[in-house]
Amino acid sequence: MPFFSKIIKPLLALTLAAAVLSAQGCTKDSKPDAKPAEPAATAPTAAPAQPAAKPGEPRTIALSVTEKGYEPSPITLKQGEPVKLVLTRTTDKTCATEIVLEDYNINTPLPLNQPVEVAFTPNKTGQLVYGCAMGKMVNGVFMVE
Ligand SMILES: [Cu+2]
Repeated sequence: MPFFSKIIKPLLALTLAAAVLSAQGCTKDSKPDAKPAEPAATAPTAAPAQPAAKPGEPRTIALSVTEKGYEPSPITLKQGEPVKLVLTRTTDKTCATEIVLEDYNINTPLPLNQPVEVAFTPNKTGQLVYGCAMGKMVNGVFMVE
């Protein structure tokens, strides 16, 4: 029916515009997160601004890259427990301008003074050495148990 589509199409456009506007509004005014932490499976009506939620929050670990290298180190991790590293390189006097962890396909640049998130889940126990791109001359250690 052409009559309906003439009305409905503009309505849809308005609705979409409103949704986009309100989504932007959400990111700006940092109102307290009222949402219950739900183990989001595939939520069909996920907010477009947010990446897919994970089942359970990963453990967040802050790491610095200083003149001494990656700090702190060693760090104990648990096999199967997702972790989110937040790495901040705070010096230019290092060649560790990235983090390399081949076993988990990680090779991530670390710009100066910018926190960079790297997520992975250790899937085997033992010592896990990460480091700079030059054969891990500068390195750090995860102990996975
Ligand atoms: Cu190096």
